[in-house]
Amino acid sequence: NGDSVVLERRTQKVKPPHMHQVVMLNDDYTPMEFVVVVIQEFFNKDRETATQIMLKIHLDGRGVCGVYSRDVAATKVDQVMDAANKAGHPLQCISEPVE
Ligand code: NFA
Repeated sequence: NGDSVVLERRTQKVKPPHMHQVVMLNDDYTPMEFVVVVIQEFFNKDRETATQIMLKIHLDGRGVCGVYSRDVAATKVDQVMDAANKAGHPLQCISEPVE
């Protein structure tokens, strides 16, 4: 027919989440084995990968254990700090925006 039809296209803009990396810091006292187990348990890494990350932290002073949305990253930090405190180790873990 002669009626004009306007099709409006509304494009949905979904912002990508700001990702945060969970960074573990080296110290002189936390046992290597404890760090490996924590990385395996909370960051879902196999033993090989967890060991590589632990050694990187030991040698460089810090290392990224995983990258997540801000909320999930904060939860990971809490879980690690909780496990370290309960075990009496000074292990420190922080989260920071990527880039
Ligand atoms: N530097 C610790 C040690 O020699 C091991 C460690 C690795 C601690 C990574 C914290 C993080 N026992």
